[in-house]
Order: sequence, then structure tokens, then C-alpha cells
Amino acid sequence: MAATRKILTLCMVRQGSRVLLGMKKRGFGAGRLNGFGGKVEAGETIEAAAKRELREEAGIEALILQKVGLLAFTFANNPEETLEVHVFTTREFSGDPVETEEMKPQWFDESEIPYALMWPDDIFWIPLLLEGKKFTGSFLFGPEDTILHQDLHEIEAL
Ligand code: 6OG
Repeated sequence: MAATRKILTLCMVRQGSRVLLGMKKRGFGAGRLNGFGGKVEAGETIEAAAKRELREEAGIEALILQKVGLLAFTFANNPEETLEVHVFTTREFSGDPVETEEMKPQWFDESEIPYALMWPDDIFWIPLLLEGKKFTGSFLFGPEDTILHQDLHEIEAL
């Protein structure tokens, strides 16, 4: 089978010392807290997709997005497929977060990020993001989403 690469976005919204996370209500990652994002559609730029997903999932409009990370996820039970996740942050947005069909948004203080309720990779790269660093990484997941291998680097620019 040929290798496939899915391009996805993930946006972490920040305000003061708080970060907005959403409880994913359906689909991939349901039951976990995460930033907001999803698949890039045909003919759409990655940044446009990040803004659209944030609007659709949390009801807020990002005015400026910063590109901060690039993460590659593979799963041992499906090694041919890589999820390429483009990570953004914003502090400039309009609107108040609203619950949508897909996500229930909630603010958390940076010192109280509930990593146990999130994807297991988050505890490694979110601290870099919160420090304003840029990063690339890859994670291989095994049974029950345990991390079998990881490789995370801080970088100067993306
Ligand atoms: P939809 O399939 O609902 O978008 N995503 C991940 N986020 C983290 N933190 N860790 C992972 O480890 C992830 N895999 C995918 C990308 C899925 C959303 O979930 C993110 C998208 O924002 C495996 O369209």
C-alpha cells in the first residue's frame, strides 16, 4: 500500500496566562481535550484551514496566526499513514468561544493544563509552545495510544 500523508491544523488560542482547549465531542480524538483544528481541504492554504477550523469548532475568528510547530504522527497499526499537523497559536482573535457540535471550549491556566485528558504527545511540545519556542517532532503511537518513539526538536524558524 502506498504511503499517505494527511495535512491537518491545530490552533492553540491564548489570552493572558490562559489557553483555550476544547473537549472533542465526536470523530478522531473524541473524549480528549485539544486545541482546535482539522483537515486542510483541497484548494485551501494551511493557514486558511486553521482559521476556518477555529471558527467552525470554537466560534472565534483569528486575526493573526503564528506558525509554531510541525508534528508528524504515525500509528503502529497503520504505518502507511502519517498525520502532518501544522500547529499555530493566536492571541489576536475576535468573538467569545462557544460550544459547537464538535467541541466544548474551556479556558485553562497555563500552569494547570490537564495533560492526563489530552493526547499523550501534548505534554512534550505544549511547554515549548507556551515558552514561545518553535518546534518540529514526530511521534509513533502503539497500542492504546502509548508513545513508542518520539523525536522532538526546538527550531529557530519554520
Ligand atoms: P479531525 O480529524 O477532527 O482533526 N490531532 C492531534 N492532536 C494532538 N495533540 N495529538 C495527536 O496525536 C493528534 N492527532 C490529530 C489534529 C483532528 C484534530 O486533532 C489533531 C486536528 O486538529 C496523535 O478533522
